[in-house]
Amino acid sequence: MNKQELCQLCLNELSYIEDEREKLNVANIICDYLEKQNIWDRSKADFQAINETLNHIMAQIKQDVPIQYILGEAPFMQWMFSVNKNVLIPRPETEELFDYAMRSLSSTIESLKVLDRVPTYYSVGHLCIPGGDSKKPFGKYLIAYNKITKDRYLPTGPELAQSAQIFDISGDKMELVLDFPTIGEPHYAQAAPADLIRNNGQLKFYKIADNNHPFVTKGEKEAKVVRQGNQVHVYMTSIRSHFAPDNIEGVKLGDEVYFHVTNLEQDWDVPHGFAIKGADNGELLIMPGETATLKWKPNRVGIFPMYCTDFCSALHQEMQGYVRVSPAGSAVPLTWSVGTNLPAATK
Ligand SMILES: [Cu+2]
Repeated sequence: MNKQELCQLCLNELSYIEDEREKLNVANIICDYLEKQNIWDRSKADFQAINETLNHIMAQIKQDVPIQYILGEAPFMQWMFSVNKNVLIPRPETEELFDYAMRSLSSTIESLKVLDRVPTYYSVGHLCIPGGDSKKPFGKYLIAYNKITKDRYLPTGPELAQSAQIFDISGDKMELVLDFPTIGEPHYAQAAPADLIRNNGQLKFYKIADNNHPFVTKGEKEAKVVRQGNQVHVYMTSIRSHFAPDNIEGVKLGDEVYFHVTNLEQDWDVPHGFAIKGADNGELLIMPGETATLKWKPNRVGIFPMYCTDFCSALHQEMQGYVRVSPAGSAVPLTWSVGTNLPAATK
């Protein structure tokens, strides 16, 4: 058996593939593979082994296993890639499949008609149908992301806005419903109805009455500062636009301070932030009705500002307070207050 005969044998085995080009492709891939195993060296040729290999390959092909998975490799550009069912076959195969699908669909495609055309801001780079990457696209709108369209909006800088357009495509005529700027060169993007995101748990809102956090403070009157050995627990509330307490004395160098901040807001879009100068961890972002804790270990004696880090109202900048850190072993009592810079003990 020579290569030509083997190819013919493959073609016969593949006779059920109607598409001639596809059939030839597969036969060639198999022959190339067998050739690489040096089977044409007649002194080494083990025809029974060749036949067994071929039968094994054909059996899998008939079960629709992609030829690349069977052979364990696929060419891409000038390289050979190892592939298996956990690894995507590189693009040439994808393009072939696409080509194959297009050819098999050609009769359908010929029957398709262009119903409408609309001008866009000249240079469409990407199109998006909301949900277009999913099994069930929302077919009502189409978004045109127009490339190199920096001249569409005023060049105010620093970055120039480019153009995007939303069309209603629910009828036979397309209708422009929104012409809007995008920041950055428009690339492919996906869109979905807001409810998909709004109702999937991303909205963090907690009823204060249902907050059972062990360090919750359900109102300013419950705010307090408690010492347990060298740990200081601050039961703190935040509401537009102040913390309670916002003035704390009696923390000593060597203490570990835990700010348990409860956001008392019950408007769903008013989170508050919390940070204290010198903390070496992240700030807090506390959702309405939520309690979160920030640990802070002061590293020097002095007065440290703490503040809201999320713009919450017109008086956001006022939303701050101070903690005095006294020397280790000092006798300063633990006191706290709200809205005054005088320690509660001196009032
Ligand atoms: Cu704020």
